[in-house]
Amino acid sequence: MKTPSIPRSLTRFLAGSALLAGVAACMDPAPQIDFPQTDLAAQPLIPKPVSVTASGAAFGLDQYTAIYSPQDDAPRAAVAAFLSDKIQGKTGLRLPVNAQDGEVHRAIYLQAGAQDNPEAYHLRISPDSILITSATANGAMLAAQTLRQLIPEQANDTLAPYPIWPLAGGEITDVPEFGYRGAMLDVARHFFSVEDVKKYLDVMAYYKLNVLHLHLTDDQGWRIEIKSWPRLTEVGGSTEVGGGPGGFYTQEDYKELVRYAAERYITIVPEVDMPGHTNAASVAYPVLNGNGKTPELYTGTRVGFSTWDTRKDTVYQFIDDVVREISAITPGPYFHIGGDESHVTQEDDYVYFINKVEPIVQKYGKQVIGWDEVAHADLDNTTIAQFWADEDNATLAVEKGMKVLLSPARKAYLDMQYDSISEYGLHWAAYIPVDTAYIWNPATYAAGISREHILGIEAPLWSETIAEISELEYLAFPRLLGYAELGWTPESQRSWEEYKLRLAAQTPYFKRMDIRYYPSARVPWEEPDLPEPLRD
Ligand code: TNX
Repeated sequence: MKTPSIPRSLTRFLAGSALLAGVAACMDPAPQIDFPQTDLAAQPLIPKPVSVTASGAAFGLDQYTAIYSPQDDAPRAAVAAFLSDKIQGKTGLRLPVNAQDGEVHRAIYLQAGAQDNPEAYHLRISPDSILITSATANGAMLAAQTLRQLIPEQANDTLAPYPIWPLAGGEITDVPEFGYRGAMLDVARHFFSVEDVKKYLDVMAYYKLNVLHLHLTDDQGWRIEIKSWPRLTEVGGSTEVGGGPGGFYTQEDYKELVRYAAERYITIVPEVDMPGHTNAASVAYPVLNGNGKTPELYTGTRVGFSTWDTRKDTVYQFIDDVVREISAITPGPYFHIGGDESHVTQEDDYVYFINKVEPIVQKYGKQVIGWDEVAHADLDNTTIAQFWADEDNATLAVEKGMKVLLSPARKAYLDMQYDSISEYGLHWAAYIPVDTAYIWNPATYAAGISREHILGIEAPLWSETIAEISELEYLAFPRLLGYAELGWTPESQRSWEEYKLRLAAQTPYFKRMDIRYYPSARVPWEEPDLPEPLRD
């Protein structure tokens, strides 16, 4: 074994730490390598960071690179392990985390800093080290996502006897515009498996989206196990649009999704849509039904025909059980109560119902989110209105002091067709080509809703017309990336002409992830040319 020596950057990082004494990493001086010029400011990052300063130098990622996190900082150590795994997926390199021996030439350090925003981070890429500074491990994870995007697709194998992935050098200072950057999946109209949802979470994390809203119940299906009301899934989960087999998440499945999301700093928001969109539940338990009929399982796509009996105590006991069970396995702060399109619920019954449900959700420690119609009820200003259709409803919410989540169907609905000949999707709100999805400003979209009233943005994907993950992907990609950038990057930094080039450069990632995307002619796609099918 060579004499142990430690890189100067590592010595600085570990200064004063007990760990230093134990580190026997052999630090051969990094060989002097003349990297070709690289420009950090020209890298196709999505979302675009707030500030990028290029140095022209490069960091050589290779088999002698290691990752270090502060001692006794388990959350940052987990981020370091995540980054190491993803680097292995892309390059095949296995970077040790907090290695105390072995040969190390260059290192990636995750360190604590003093940013105000928990998602802010600073990234400094120098020839001998990469320094990630953030107030929280969440910030470190977001920096790690940026770093993943900076790793070239191909190694350079002419610089040394082993492959090196040169990362463009310089500094990135970054912080999101909105704290809530969401996507929604409708797993009720068609059911999507845990594995499908995990794949969506992977891609969301890569583009810094941080909330996944799961639309768990609708007329066509109830998709989450409720132990005190088992027929909800036994009966209500047994089919889907088109008559397929449906399906549901056991509570263990749901917990696994929550865990997987949390590992990526993504919050899960569960939605139980009520009092409309409730046919599946009423088939399972006809006592809930408001129209006196015994309903049948429904596999069509009409909306607005179902309701619960808003004046029955049993209904609220039922809701209490459902909210209690789901809240107990949901660490995030929100519970979505739906509230949309209750066309067969009388207005006074609707208001009465929403007024009764809000405190039930609050009793279980959650903040209410509802589709914009809920603004008609007498709500707390802690409740959030999700603006999807009616600007008057959203404005009413603002007048009540509530925050608004922006999902205007004409701009942000992933289930709208790209154009009249693209596959899948609906077009009741609009056709939404890839550029239209990107060219709007959430902060000024609606006259009555100014920046301080906006919690963030969310892109819902309804699933009436999609049954397979590849169909889901065709609608979501590439538009979802545009919403990720709208949520993160300030409007002054956004330009479609420049964005579309960065978007075009995502094809190697899409290919590695086996993502089927809509190859819009408005984007000058780069054809990926990968040596072997490595997966991120
Ligand atoms: C409206 S958006 C709905 C959904 C449909 C969607 C289809 C909303 C709150 N309700 O029930 O799936 O349109 O685009």
